[in-house]
Amino acid sequence: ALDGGILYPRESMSREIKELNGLWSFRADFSRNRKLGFEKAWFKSPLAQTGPVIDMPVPASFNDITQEPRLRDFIGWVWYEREVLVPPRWVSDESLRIVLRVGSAHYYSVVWVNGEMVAEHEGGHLPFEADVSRVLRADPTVPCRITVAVNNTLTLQTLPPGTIQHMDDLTKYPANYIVQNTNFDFFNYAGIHRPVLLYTTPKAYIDDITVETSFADNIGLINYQVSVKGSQNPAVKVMLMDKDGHCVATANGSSGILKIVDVNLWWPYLMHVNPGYLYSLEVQLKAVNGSSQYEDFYTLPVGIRTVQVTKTQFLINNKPFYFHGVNKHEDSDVRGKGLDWPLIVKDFNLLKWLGANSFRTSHYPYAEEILQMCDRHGIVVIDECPGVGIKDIRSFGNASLAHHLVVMEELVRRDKNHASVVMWSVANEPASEMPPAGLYFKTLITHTKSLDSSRPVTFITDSNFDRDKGAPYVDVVCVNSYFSWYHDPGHLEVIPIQLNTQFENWYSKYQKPIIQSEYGADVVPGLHTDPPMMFTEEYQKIVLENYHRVFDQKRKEYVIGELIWNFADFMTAQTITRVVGNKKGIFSRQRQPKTGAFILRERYWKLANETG
Ligand code: GCB
Repeated sequence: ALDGGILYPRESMSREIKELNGLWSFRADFSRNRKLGFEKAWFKSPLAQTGPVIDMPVPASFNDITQEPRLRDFIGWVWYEREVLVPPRWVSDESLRIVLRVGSAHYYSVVWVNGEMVAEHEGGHLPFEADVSRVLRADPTVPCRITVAVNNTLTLQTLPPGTIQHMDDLTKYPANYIVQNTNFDFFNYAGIHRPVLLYTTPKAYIDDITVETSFADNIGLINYQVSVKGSQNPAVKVMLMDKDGHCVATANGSSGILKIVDVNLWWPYLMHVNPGYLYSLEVQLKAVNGSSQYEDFYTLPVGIRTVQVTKTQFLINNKPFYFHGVNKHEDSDVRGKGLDWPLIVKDFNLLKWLGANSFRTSHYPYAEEILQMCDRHGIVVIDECPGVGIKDIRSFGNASLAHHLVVMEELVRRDKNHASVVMWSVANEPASEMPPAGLYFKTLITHTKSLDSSRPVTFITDSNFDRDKGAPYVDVVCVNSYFSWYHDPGHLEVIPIQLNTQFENWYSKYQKPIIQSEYGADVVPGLHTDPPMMFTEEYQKIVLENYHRVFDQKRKEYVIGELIWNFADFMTAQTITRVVGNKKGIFSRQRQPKTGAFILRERYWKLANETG
């Protein structure tokens, strides 16, 4: 169990925010052991005093910002720093808490304020924060200096896992040559990827809110729970406002049930004329501690909907839901994995243009800002943790499992209140046929269900149906396959037979609904041949069409979704199978459509009309 909540920072009558995005000072520690920064305590004084610094934008990956290959491929600690003027009011008002929050930094972070360590966090895709009130008040005359050291090294115990290889043969490699190996197919972008900010709350404050929703006939139900910190005798009041600002339900107490008459349910995009309906849950806290009085306000958007899985269907609000969507990445030119609003909005416009109703956050948790967009637009999400590339038997060990459980706790804690999130994915393509995989996935999935009993749990498999040891524990079977690509390359005609067999094997063994969670083919945009050859637009087109014909038979039985690999081209490590990255996008990395995008667009709109 984690200590406390991690509510998304929002301004209110009692809360203020100061964003720290923009230019930070930056230095990568190129010293031999990569530890010079710690040995020389670079956090103790302004970074520019201990060596050269460069400008680094936050949020962004650092890798593609300069022309330096050695920074692009850097392994180890990088140092970020900036000074901020904290509003003097915040510092002088002792009734306030001042919190420093990092949306995410990949992979391991240590944070100092004015030379004092305030936070440490493992994991590259989830937020962390620290109460910095005391440090900031220690000497209000000095400007606040924030230092963040980030290490991108991946080991067998990290998530995702990786290994560091020391290339000691001096006849082949320069001295001290190390290589980061990974078992996943995307570039290990690193740095401060999401917004950094300071925010305030009163000393007695709303620490966490949990909602679970349901409905019966026209009555919507919100089961809410508010946890408060800094007060023994909190008085909590909640008010639910509809979209027009009318109060539709109220309650007193830190937990309870709200009843909403003539409820507007949260519906997926294209399933309803008014998808993504959100109420606002206004939470109000009043607390008295001795002679001090505190008031805190926090507003949580809430969509009311239910999710349920049967042997053959995925039900949202008791109606069959068919996933016609995509797998994505957080990835773009220059920014790498850094949060970028123009890109986010463009991607949502492309999703809607496509008629996509869903995506999977392959292969790690995406920014909260993206999930908020999904809530508002009715885009359904399979929320995946960074459990990708678990291939080495040592990554099934106890230390790895323990960390994996913590990551699921952090993920559920962050994303539990999103209506758009309908299922958790605990891993992508692990070596689930290995002996320890059975107990590993049983433990992991059971734990996830204990954290959130309202959502189904899955992981994504590419194992053989007969040897996979994790599938007994999932609610929905998610299968990736690349017929006529990784298997039988060039042989488009094998797809119908092999895909049919795939579905029948999995269904007859488990009697659980199936999602085709990946399929696709690389296309170098603009490459054409007829008859089709691999890497051309024509080849991707036929792969898609052949898969679709089988989906159309099986979706009448138990196939409940199809997610193309991938929404857009994305960067990978350099290998002989990747031409400047993975080219299985139906859009290029610059978000221009390939032929496949038009095929999917026609199909998804048709599916929306038939199934929605
Ligand atoms: C997969 C992986 C995905 C890869 C994709 C590919 O099975 O899940 O991360 O990018 O195949 O293109 O090889």
